[in-house]
Amino acid sequence: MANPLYDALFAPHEGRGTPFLHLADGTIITHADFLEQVSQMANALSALGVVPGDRVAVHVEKSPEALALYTACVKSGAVFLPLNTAYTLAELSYFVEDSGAALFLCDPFELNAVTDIAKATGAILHSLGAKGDGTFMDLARVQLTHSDVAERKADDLAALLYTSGTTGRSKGAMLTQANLLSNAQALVEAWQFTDRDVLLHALPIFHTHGLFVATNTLLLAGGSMIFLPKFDLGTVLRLMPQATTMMGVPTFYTRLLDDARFTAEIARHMRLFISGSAPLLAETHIQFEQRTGHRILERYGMTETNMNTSNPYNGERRAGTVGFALPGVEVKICDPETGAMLPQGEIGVLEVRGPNVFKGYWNMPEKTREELREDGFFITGDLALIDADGYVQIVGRGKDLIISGGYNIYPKEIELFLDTQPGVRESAVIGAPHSDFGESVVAVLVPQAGMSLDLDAIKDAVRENLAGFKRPRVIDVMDDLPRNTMGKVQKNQLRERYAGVFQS
Ligand code: MCA
Ligand code: AMP
Repeated sequence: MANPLYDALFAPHEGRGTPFLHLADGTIITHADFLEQVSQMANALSALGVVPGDRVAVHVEKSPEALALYTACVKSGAVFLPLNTAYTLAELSYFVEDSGAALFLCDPFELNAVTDIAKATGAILHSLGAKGDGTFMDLARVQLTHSDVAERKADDLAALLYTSGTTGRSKGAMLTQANLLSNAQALVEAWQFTDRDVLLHALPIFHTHGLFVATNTLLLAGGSMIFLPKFDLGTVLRLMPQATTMMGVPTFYTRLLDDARFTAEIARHMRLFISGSAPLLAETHIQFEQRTGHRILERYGMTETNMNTSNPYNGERRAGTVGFALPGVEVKICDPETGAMLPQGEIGVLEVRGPNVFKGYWNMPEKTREELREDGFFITGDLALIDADGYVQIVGRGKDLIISGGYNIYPKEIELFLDTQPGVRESAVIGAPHSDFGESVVAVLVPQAGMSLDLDAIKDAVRENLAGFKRPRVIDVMDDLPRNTMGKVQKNQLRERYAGVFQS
């Protein structure tokens, strides 16, 4: 029976006593131990009636067990649907409902709170805790340590990852086995990963970066990971001398540089630092090289496409660029209006085609048609150019998007929420430069005529309904929003006005 992703990433490690995960307390989990737990979990999924193609929605803390659950889904043919741990209950219900998840796994502490969501959607509810606790783990522990590998075709779904949209409604990106496998293969080749690599893993595992880019690549190469619950500067500094590589968002790199303990000596054993998910400032690139002698390798990707381009492993890693198309991937720059390919050097919308490009949006055929062309090119919404040497530069975004510490925030979603607050006539949400997060959120509220706004009540409502990283750090009140003659809100004017609001 074939299951391309399991067969390539996991099956080769069955029974191997080689280290896979190094935990912060010194514990080592071998490939064999990990995969035995995976089998128990796969058997637990079957015991719960989960069949190939069923979605498994997962809102749990990062842990080896959470990673084993991803693997168990691959092995049993279920579609893994990871959810940001910062999501509030109000946000969670949409994903569980929209995906039609058969099983919803939450953290033990929120089991009672999410019961209504599970009931309303018909999902079976279980819990999985960061310490290997929870009802699902109780069930898994009594299962056999062998399980069958479900048959899957290359085009079958392996994961459903939700990405917010400019219309405010999140879209589920359908990622196939072939999408994930082809990208892992391209990255092992491009970044020269081998079984000698030890990756310092401090990213969350509910997004493409920490889950697929980091984990799948290391699994395919046969290396191991120092697997940390989150990016804690002290722990990262302590363990870096044992690693060979790190993947991070730009905030990881600026935080390291802000700490005098981060020296060339600590980074001596490293062969590669990779950055992505948000633009890395050229200044960070330069300072990093001055401090450590390493040139950070910047790459560019999206939830819908996995990784598209990368600076070269050998050759010049050019600051302010995201390098060249990965093996097997095509990129082109197109006119935003006509879709026609633009001459080299001109700025347009970046389009991408390749085995990495997703299958479409879950239950949204129209959205899929708008963004995924019939010839297979996906319209990223990122504005880019290709320079004379072929390096891709992301110069802006055609989509209204804020990236804060590597998390995408769609202003529309926050505006729609703010507009429902008592006394608010309308709102505008923008990103302003932030020294730690790259960008952070500013909201401008316009009161209804004659009303005054209760900002404390609005902040409380925001806290209850929106994940912490989406919360506006500044909320301001204006009589009117700046508009052009067509009546369109001039966000550029607002961005200029608030450009210094987070600069100390
Ligand atoms: C946490 N907080 C944030 C963020 N993270 N606020 C704004 N932006 C953020 N990114 C807030 C919390 O709500 C909380 O607020 C306070 O900061 C402390 O929370 P804590 O979790 O302790 O924060 P932290 O440890 O300092 O986290 C910052 C971080 C983290 C390490 C940068 O956000 C992170 O790991 N980011 C990586 C995101 C990522 O993996 N992106 C990849 C997406 P309060 O105190 O008010 O409650 S995949 C992708 O984009 C594509 C495919 C790609 O190309 O990779
Ligand atoms: P996501 O929706 O989380 O998949 O985020 C994808 C978006 O992150 C892309 O469309 C880009 O706007 C942005 N992005 C990812 N990597 C980079 C990078 N290296 N430089 C600039 N933007 C990036």
